[in-house]
Amino acid sequence: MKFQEFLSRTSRFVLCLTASYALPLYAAPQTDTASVTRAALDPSLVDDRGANAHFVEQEAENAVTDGTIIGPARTAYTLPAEASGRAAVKLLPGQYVEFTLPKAANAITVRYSIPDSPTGGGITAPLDVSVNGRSLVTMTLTSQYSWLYNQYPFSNDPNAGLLFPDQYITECACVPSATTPPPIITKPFRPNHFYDEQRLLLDHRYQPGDKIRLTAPASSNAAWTVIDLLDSELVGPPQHPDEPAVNVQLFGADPTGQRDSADAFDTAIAFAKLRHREVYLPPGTYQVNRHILVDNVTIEGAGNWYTIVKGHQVTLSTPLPDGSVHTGVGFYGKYAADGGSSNVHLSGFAIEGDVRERIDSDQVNGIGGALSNSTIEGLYIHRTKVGMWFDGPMSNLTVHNNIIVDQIADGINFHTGVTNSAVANTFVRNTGDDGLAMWSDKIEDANNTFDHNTVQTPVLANGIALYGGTDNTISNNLVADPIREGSGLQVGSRFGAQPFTGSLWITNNTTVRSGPFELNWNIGLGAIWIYALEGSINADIEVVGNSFLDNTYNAIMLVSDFPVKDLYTITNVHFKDDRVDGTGTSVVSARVAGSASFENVDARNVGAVGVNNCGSFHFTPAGSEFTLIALGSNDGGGTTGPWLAPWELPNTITCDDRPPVVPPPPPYPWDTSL
Ligand SMILES: [Ca+2]
Repeated sequence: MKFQEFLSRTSRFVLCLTASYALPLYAAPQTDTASVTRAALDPSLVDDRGANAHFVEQEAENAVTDGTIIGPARTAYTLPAEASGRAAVKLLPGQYVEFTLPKAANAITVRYSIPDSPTGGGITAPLDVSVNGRSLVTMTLTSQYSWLYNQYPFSNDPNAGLLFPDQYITECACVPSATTPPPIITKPFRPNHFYDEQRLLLDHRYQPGDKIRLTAPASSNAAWTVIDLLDSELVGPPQHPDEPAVNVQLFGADPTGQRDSADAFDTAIAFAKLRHREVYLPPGTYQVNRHILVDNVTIEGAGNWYTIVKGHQVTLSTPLPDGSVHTGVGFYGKYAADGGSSNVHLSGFAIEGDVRERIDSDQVNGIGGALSNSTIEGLYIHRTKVGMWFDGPMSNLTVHNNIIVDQIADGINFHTGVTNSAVANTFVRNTGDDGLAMWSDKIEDANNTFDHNTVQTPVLANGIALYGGTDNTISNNLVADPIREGSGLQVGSRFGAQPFTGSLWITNNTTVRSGPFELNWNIGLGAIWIYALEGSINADIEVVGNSFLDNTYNAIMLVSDFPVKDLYTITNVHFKDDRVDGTGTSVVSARVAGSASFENVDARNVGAVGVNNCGSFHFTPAGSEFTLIALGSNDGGGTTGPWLAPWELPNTITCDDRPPVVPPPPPYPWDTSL
């Protein structure tokens, strides 16, 4: 729902089509030593930012291989762009990539891509795993959950014609059905969502220095196998509840996954509530093909590597009152209209969904409904539509220590009146929409915090997005590799959201390889993107202590949309103690009327003029309609001199839609003496 409007929107900022954009090679040298990164960066560059995950990440492009490194490149709809670090390794049948374990491990996660079937729907293909030259197991990779095409909300058919020929598309800068002769559309049109990941418990604990080799067998049916990265970790033994608990197996739940266990879950939950005990899900795979309704109950698994709740997507004979035409595995609180749920505590299990298409009216999310006074901890949520989509009003929810990967839409969304709630230490990768979002639809989200989370490679939209709200905080997060129609951090008056009021704190976050190319506008975004589309933004916005690293275009963008440029302004935004290391173009791009203040915002390796100031495009002798308030100690710059030079102040017009892009060097430690 959210992007339909955006995709159909044309921008008159843009006068012409430009070629796609790729960065030149900055690949790390191949090495046979352990090479641990976080979001493809040296971990020292992101110290104390992001989720403190149990695993260590190693990029395939830094490992030993006889395959071919693809990328780095950032052009949407390409395999490198959606890879972590914008690079991966492509294996032909018979080729391998080998990782040297940096720490003891008994479990791995492989992020990969294999081709789709010619008519869509995916294939499966083998991947041999060996350790120290000894063959261990053959994984079965799949592309059934990857490969989407075409216009929003996408298709699984690579051969489909335009889903909406009456909508503007940037590829022809035209409305195809209103264009004579009609433009020729390349098929498959807009392929995306290429990657998937799988976890594997190894047969025993391996030591640092042991070599994990992933080989595409010579006989593989997949023409190629792309490996993006390997995560490895030491998984502890299965967990048992601290107190006597109600075991779902005693109520008929089948840990082999053969029989449907949904009714057994319901019976166990009812019994546990009667006895005031918690529900225990012992190790096993439980088949659940619908929602499990939860209210005033604690459900604990043995750990998300051991307890897996897995379901098929089910087509409903008649739509549900909530609009769903499908259902699937998920744990749902009661909807707010039905009173909502409270005192729900979910921990220590995986939810494996079966969602392969985007239908916005479907409730096929891992967690849903309204959950007040509740906690969600230690879940692994995979292949659902949205990992956790909350529909408030609701209050006092804590979400922490979770992993949410391979989603069709958002990772987590606080939708409609979610208050006094938090998402912390949660790892999100490969979402098909915003990684983490607060959407103040109809009712404000207020007093919430997203803290110490990692969000990587949202293939559409933003790493972290706020649409309206009051007194919310985005802090200590690590956001990497947004690809299209979004950026690292977005503050937007969009999607019918309530206005921003009170204060918004954006503190101590790190973004990397953000500020991508905006396909519809044909200009570069900023790593933080403040967007006044449906109303002015004048709440107190404090952007303090952030690091914006290796920005593809700008670090900071404040923008309206051309049709509303004389209606809405952005004011009261305060940047302080921020660091900008590397911009393809400017530090600040201002395309709106209003103002912002800057204090101790330091920059280096800036690719274009420090401030690209267009204001609201009237270009009068009075200067730009956007004013920069310099409060001192804004240092550093690039080839064009200091980024915030006196001549740019307070509102010199420097408007340039498409300055040449100067790819910056990789980020490196900041000289604190600057
Ligand atoms: Ca990679």
